[in-house]
Amino acid sequence: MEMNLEKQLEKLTKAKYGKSIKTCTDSQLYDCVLQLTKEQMAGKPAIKGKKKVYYISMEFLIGKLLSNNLINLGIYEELSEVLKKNGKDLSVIEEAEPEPSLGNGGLGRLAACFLDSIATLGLPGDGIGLNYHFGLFKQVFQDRLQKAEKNDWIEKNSWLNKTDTTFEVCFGDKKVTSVLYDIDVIGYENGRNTLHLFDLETVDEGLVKKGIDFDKKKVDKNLTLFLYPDDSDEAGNLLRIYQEYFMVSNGAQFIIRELKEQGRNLHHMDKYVAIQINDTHPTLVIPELIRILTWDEGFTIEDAVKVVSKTCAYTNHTILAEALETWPLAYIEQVVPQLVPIIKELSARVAKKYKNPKVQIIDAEKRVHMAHIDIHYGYSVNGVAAIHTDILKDTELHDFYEIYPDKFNNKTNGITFRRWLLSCNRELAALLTDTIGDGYKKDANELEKLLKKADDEKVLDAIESIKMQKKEALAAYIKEKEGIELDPNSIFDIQVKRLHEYKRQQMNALYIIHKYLEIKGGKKPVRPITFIFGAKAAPAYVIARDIIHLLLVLSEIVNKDPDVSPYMKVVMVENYNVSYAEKLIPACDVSEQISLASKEASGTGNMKFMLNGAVTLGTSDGANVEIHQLVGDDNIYIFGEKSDVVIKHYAKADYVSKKYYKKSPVIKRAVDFIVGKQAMKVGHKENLERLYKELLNKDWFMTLLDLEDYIKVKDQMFADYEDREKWKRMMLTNIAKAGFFSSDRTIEEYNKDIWRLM
Ligand code: 26Q
Repeated sequence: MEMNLEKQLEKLTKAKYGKSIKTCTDSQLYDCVLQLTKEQMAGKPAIKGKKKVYYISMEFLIGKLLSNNLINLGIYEELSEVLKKNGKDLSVIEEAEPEPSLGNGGLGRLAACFLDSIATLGLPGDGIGLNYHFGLFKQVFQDRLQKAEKNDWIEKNSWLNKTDTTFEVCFGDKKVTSVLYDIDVIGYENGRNTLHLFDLETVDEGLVKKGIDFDKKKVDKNLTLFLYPDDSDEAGNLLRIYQEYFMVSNGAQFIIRELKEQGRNLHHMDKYVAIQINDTHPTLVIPELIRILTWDEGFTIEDAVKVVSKTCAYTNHTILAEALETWPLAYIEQVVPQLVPIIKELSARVAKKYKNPKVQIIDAEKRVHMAHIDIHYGYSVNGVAAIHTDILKDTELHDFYEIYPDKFNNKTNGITFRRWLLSCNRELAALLTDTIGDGYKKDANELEKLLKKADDEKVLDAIESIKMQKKEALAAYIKEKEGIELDPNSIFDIQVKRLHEYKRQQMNALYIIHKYLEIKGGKKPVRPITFIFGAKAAPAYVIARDIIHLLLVLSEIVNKDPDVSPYMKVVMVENYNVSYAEKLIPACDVSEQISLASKEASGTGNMKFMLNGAVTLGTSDGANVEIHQLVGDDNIYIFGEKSDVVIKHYAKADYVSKKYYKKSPVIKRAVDFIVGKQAMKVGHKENLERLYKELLNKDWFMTLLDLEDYIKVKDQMFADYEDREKWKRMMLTNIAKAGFFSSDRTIEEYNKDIWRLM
């Protein structure tokens, strides 16, 4: 018989702190609950099977794990009751958990959602990545500018379990030793898989001085200190190659060791293993596996290439040409000379077969195209939303598609409903269970049962009142964290995601300026609007930081203007991360998904918002297109030019932003405001002028192209918000149709089409 939870916990608090549950501090209790949860997780059976997938990724943006693990173990309610009985609150205790920010954004969060779904479906699948000591930098605002600080998350007790697995990894100039840390991954009411995070044995946190600066030369001490920010300027960084090779060499050694332990014949590796390569960052796993098989396992190069090509599959997450990884061969020569002959051989085989310069691995400038290695020497290439895969096939990777039409496939992204509904919106989950039963927890498509209640006033009102409750909770949190008072009766319009020009936060800013000037001119909105932003900019991405500056300037101007602030507020939250997202998303009315059509591969925030009853204001881009198809014209607000028009503008190089500026007085007035007296008084001349010039003379992501349509459709949306009956039905429809975006569905498709695990 198992001891009951209360006794177990009390035993832990006594042993660790000599205290009862009642007398422990919240952080002491967190520590004990952590241990209790880990023990329960360790007791779950490992998921086993003939074939296993290794999801290899430079990022696993797992976020806090306590709530999710408790939910998946099925003991959230019970533990919550135990704590309540003892005068404690689980949600308060959770605040003591540091957030592991081991990812930049979408790609890393997707990897974390996938691990949850793989285990939930009972599929054998492990993650392989790096144990960064400092996750993505912590963002602080100073003088209305972003400053980056180090972001540590590893405490004495954490989710990490140190193992005794170590490997040697050789670089051109040194040899290092790795240590493996494991994090258990528990499926929802299912067994256990593992996230394997490799660390450097000799890593030295003392190397980090002020901010995020550290000694770049001591690779044997700094290799796993930091996660690199997603930024094309960083792409030339040698240290990044060291990290990538360190990860894949450990991963390859680990996989081969597991195969040998199981007595498998490596010549049939593809029958036991699938390796999913998360964007190009882990691409070197391909030559590394070939190297190990030929050097250590007696394979001919022929055989090694053949079996590795049947084992590795590649996911593309971007169509931004500037973001595709290419490394000078000389860099690879310096960091991992042992891979150079293999890469040259792989390249020569391609060159012999195909003359087209666009499909070569090593180009005329002696740069290595990582994606090209993946496509030639992997068995599957997938995009992450229907429109994205189509663009890859038709344009970006067209020449490859002609060679390998059968390799290309689409896997529209998804999100885990455990975190993005059951955990972050327990109130909505409870209402759904009351209304349609709890089958939706295992089969997300059952959410469609909600459509039958589209005219049920009681259900509609309950959805509305939960939204209000979540808005109140967010307002209280923002008051405490940002010191800004929000009106929960206002419309909460939210754009949270990495800061990038293609995502067009600047277009939202121009709308805000437009609204501000309208209100100044006496045209007041029927209901106040709250504009909320959250975004980190890569520290080297100058224009992105300028856009953050503009948002902070606007926040200051608008919120402090007594004529305007009763009608609108602007908030830029500090250090947007997974934990903040879990508070923002349930409280959202209007979900801003306004990227330039063709540029956002999928987006996953769009799915999280929809699931929580927000209505999307978006372009025909990424997964917005599929959301649109699912909910229909009446339950979404779509604006802007379509991707084919945008792609033509790029092809012809005929977009001239000044034309739009000159033609429209509304656009001109909004853009000019950026360098007007008021903004200059609050902000910095340098940042504002640079941004202004960028918008007028370049505007690479065509902000002004869509601005007028954006204003028109957004105003219509705000007007429709006043038709409460209509709006509530839109909320309901969005929730009901979100089932498709469960990552359980995505993983089922990966398994059926790519991994074939069972
Ligand atoms: C590359 C080289 C050097 C340093 C950093 C990087 C780097 C790191 C992270 C490049 C890109 C990333 C992250 C990309 C990313 O998050 N892409 C997003 O992936 C999501 C999941 O598929 C999609 O939903 C988004 O549309 C896509 O932007």
